[in-house]
Amino acid sequence: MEKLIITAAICGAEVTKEHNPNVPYTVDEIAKEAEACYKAGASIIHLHVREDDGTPTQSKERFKECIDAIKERCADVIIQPSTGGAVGMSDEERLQPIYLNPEMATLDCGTCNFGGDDIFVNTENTIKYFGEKMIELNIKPEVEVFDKGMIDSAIRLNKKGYIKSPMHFNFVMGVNGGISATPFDLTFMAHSIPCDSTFTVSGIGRAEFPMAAVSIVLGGHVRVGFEDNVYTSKGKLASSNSELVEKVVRISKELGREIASPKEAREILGLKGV
Ligand code: KMH
Ligand code: ZN
Repeated sequence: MEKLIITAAICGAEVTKEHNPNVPYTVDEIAKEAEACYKAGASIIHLHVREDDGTPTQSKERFKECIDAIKERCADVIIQPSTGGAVGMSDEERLQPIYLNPEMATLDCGTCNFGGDDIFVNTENTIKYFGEKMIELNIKPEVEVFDKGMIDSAIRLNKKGYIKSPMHFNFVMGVNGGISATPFDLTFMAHSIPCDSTFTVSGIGRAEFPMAAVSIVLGGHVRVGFEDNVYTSKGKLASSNSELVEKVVRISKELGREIASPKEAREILGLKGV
């Protein structure tokens, strides 16, 4: 089986220091968390950025500051900016980090209820526009799907030329409004993607580690981090994102699967390697 690619989603756009005081906001906090995750075994940092007070932003300048600070600490880690941003942001705002020429970026492939009145909007035209931009800039999309129908949309857009093959998916499982996080659902998702695709799994909240374990066994990859979950175990807040990465490393090694370095992750995903 291929080595395991671990992605660390270190701060997201919605989680706050009220949820866990260790959620990073400042450039320095973000860079330190990224480095600790890299040292623990993460080869990809899924990156959102914040103002110093925690307000989510898609500012190209702020992304550049954070990416530079991360690269100073761990030059070879793969940085994957979010183009999802935060609920309610415009398409142009969300696209800002792709103009920094990253190797990867997320491409959200459908609209999803996010609880309460929040809707994460991704119309077909938005997805096509983002997909075309990523092809133009030679950025590998991580196709984010919150439900099975979004896989089908991605496959349709792949056939029409808006997303290149082989596709790399992230199954986000357990969001209110998206697919639930059970082994059955994950197996169903994994069997619904084209044969040449790869996938990672983001289990939300208490589903983080159970979904990680199933993905490790299925040959998929794993994403963990405060964006998805702030606990290392029931009721115990994580002291750092790296604790979550360390736990996945332990589970994976126990199950006989080695951890991919950034170089190996680039080979598995076919990245341009900037
Ligand atoms: N914060 C969510 C609205 C992504 O990074 O592409 C969107 C999100 C997905 O986190
Ligand atoms: Zn994200």
